[in-house]
Amino acid sequence: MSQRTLVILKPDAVRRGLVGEIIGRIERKAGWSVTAMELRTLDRATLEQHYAEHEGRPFYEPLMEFMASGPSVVMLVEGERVIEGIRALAGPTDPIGAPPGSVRGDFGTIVRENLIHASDSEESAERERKIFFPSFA
Ligand code: RTP
Ligand code: MG
Repeated sequence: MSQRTLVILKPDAVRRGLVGEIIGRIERKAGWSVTAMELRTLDRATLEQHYAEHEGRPFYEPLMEFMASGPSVVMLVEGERVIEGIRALAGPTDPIGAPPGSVRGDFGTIVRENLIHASDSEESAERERKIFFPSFA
């Protein structure tokens, strides 16, 4: 089942020079491909839409500040079961509990600065695609 998902390599991944490493892991998965990609500093309005589900939570404001702190790489990735697949490749939200071999498990220590976002369902993928790549219908 081919799917499309929205991936963000967060500002910590860009600052630490891990973009090539993470994209390499995505590209090496059989049949997956990056179909749109841009280096972009995310503004407040975009982040409010993207993280609307977290508004009011204690981590919301620090998360917004972090996500606007420098350029991110935003991408659309297509391929077989890519929604579940990139969530697995990323690992669980808290990098300390994430298994070695996952992006967060290999490179992260801080919950907020966990390197990568990937859509968590088909509905989220479509919602997020409209926010970041409205012209890629
Ligand atoms: P994402 O949405 O970024 O793909 O990550 P996720 O589903 O694994 O995690 P989610 O619960 O949706 O949280 C979104 C992002 O907020 C930051 N966060 N900080 N307690 C905290 O300080 C905390 N909890 C979450 C992380 O950057 C997380 O990825
Ligand atoms: Mg999430």
